[in-house]
Amino acid sequence: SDSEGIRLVDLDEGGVDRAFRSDVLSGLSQPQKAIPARWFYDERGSQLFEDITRVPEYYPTRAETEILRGKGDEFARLIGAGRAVVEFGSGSSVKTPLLLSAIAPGAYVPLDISGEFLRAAAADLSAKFPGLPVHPVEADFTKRVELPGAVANLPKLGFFPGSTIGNMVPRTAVDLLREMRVTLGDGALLLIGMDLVKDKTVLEAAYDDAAGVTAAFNLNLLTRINRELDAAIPVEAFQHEARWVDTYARIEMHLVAQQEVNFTVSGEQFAMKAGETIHTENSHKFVRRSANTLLLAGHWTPVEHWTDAEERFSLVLARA
Ligand code: AVJ
Repeated sequence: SDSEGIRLVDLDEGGVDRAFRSDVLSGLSQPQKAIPARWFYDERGSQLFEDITRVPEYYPTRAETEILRGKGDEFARLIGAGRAVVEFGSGSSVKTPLLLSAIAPGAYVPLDISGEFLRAAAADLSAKFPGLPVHPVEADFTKRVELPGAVANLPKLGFFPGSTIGNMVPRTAVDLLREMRVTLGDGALLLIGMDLVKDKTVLEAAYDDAAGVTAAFNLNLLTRINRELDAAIPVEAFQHEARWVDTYARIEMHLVAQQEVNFTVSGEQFAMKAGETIHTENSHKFVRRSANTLLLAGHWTPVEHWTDAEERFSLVLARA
C-alpha cells in the first residue's frame, strides 16, 4: 500500500514508544494519577477486550450488533447505496459486514493506527465482499485524515461503532467529531454508536464482571508499563474498580492501591498512599438529548436514533 514503511509509532533508541512513556510519566505526576485508555490495547489488552465483549454483564457489543442485524432496511432507506464507508478504528469485527450488507456501499475505507490490524481487517472484508473497492488508510483518526483519491468523488458514510466516542471527555469528543466532519466532507453521513444511561448497578457490573475479565484488562496496563517502560510496579498491590459518576454521566475505571506503594518508571520515582488511585478510563453514557447536543456541538445534525429492544445502546445517524 501507499503507506507501507511509514511508522506512526515513534520509538526511541531503546525501542520505547515515546508517546506511551510521556503519557505515563506525566499522568502519574498529576494529583489524580491518570493514564489515557488508549494504552490498554497491547496484544494482551486487545485479546482481553475481545473476551470482555463475551462476558454476560458487558452488553454494549451484543446490543449494538442486535441493532445492526435488525435495522438493515432502515439503514438502506436513510443511507442509500454507493457511499464510501469510512470506518474510524477498523475492527476486524462482525459489525462492519452487517452494515456493508445492508447498504451496498461504493467503497470501504478502514482507518487504523495499527497497520497490522488494518491489513487484517481489509483482507477480511475483501474476502467477504468481492468486487467492493477497499482502501485501507494507516492513520491516527483522532487527527484530520486525508482520504484516498479513489473515493474523492463518492459521498461518505463515517462509521464509528462501539461507543468509543464515550471514552473521550466532551471537549475532546467534540474536537474529534469536527475533524470527522472535515475529513468526510459536505453531504456526508455519520453512523455512531453511543451507549445509553441506565441503572447504575447494571453499568457498574458491565465494567466489573464476575469472572474478572475487566479487572484483568485494567490491571494489564500495569503489566504493560512494567514490560515496556522499565518499571517495577507491584501489580498485586492494586485492585480494579469501576464506579458510576453521575455528574459526568460516566463509568470511571480506576486502579486502587491497596497499601502504600513506591515504584519507579523509566527511572522516575512515584509514591502512592493506600486507597489512592490511577484513573485509567472514562466511559460516558448518553440520553437521546445529550447525544444530540454532543453531535450538534461537533457540527453534525442528528437524523435518526436506533436502539436495541431493551434500549441499552443506540446507533445514531447524523448528517453533515
Ligand atoms: C472501547 C468503548 C468499547 O468503554 O465500553 C470495556 C472499553 N473498557 N470494558 C467501553 C471497555 C472496559 C469500551 N469501548
